Amino acid sequence: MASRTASISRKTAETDIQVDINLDCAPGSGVQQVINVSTGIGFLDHMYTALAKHGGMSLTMKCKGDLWIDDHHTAEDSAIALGTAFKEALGEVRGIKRYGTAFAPLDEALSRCVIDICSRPYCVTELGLKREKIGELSTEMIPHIFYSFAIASGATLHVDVLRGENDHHRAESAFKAVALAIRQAIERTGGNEVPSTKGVL
Ligand SMILES: [Mn+2]
Repeated sequence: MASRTASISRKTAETDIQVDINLDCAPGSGVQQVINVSTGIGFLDHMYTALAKHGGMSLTMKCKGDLWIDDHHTAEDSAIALGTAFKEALGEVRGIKRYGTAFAPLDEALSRCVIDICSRPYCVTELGLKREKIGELSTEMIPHIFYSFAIASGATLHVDVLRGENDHHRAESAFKAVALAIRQAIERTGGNEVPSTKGVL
């Protein structure tokens, strides 16, 4: 089977990002899962690490962004780079399940993600985050990260935090739900068919 990997470099006046991704590193795959994320924003590293871990991916991400301004460009551009790498690694949408649905709890928090890897980018989030920031990440950037990932990857993504009191828990359960949904959607069917009545995605 062809390996589903990609290496992306994305450089602008605001950020300089390198992403290396391998989509086939889930436990049991026989491939060592390696995750090393460094964006300069600790909580963002924590979220991308959780996304890769539970998504069954290896992920190396180095992002040098203009954090002296704020966290916006780093958070947004890293999500674009991740989505671009994900799309490239996946290649043509064939021989995969395409749809993924997952719930992830974290203590009192519970999130749901439904994804469709369909080349029709769309993103709807209801996260209900109350704090201004979690660590050095602005909570307003979390829906922006999901949106940016969806647009860059060509996925339709719905993420809802269904309950939870603690914003760290709410955010982390959301990323884990996304991870689990992705893992399901990119699972190989064993065939090579295009999972669409259109014949192309
Ligand atoms: Mn923006």
